[in-house]
Amino acid sequence: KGQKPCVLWFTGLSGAGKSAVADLVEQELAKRNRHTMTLDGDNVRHGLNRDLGFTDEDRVENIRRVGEVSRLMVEAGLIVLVSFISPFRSERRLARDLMEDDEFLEVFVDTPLEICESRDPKGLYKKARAGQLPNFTGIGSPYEPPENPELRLPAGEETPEKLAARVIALLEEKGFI
Ligand code: GGZ
Repeated sequence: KGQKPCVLWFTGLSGAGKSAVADLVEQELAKRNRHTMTLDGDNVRHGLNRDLGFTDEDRVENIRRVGEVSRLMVEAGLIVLVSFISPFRSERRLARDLMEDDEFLEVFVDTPLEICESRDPKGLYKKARAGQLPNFTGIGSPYEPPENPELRLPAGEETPEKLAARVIALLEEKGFI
């Protein structure tokens, strides 16, 4: 059985379900006694990256730092679950290039904008449509979908539980668990 560290890099729109799936994957890994760490807006943007906002430049720096921290955690032997919108292909590429070839698993949480917008748990899409969040991803700021993700999750169609099971299956298939 594999015990290799890796990064699961969840990318997708706000409200796509990245954190919901990542949380379930982390619970399953805990049951299997694997050490994990989740990096997301909640624990990074309020601390390490509190100086950064949502301009293109700040998003790139946000992801650069998250990539570097992920790398340190992979070196410490963890399975790292990263969930940020990470909208730009170039920045995801930079993060990938920080790891060994097989250690970076890009998971595209592919929920159509219409569905994210209809969920709108924090009312941010509504604000963005009203012009109050000028560079909101999907409205006033681009999201570049991954071209060759290790996994694409049809997150508008399946439950988070089913999607998490697919991620676990990928980890098994690749020998990480
Ligand atoms: C996108 C924004 C914005 C703008 C605030 N654009 O649904 P949420 O609330 O909890 O997740 C979103 C989160 C995105 O932060 P990330 O660090 O993941 O973004 S990036 O990878 O692009 O750096 C949303 C909230 O922050 N939020 N303003 N303008 N999301």
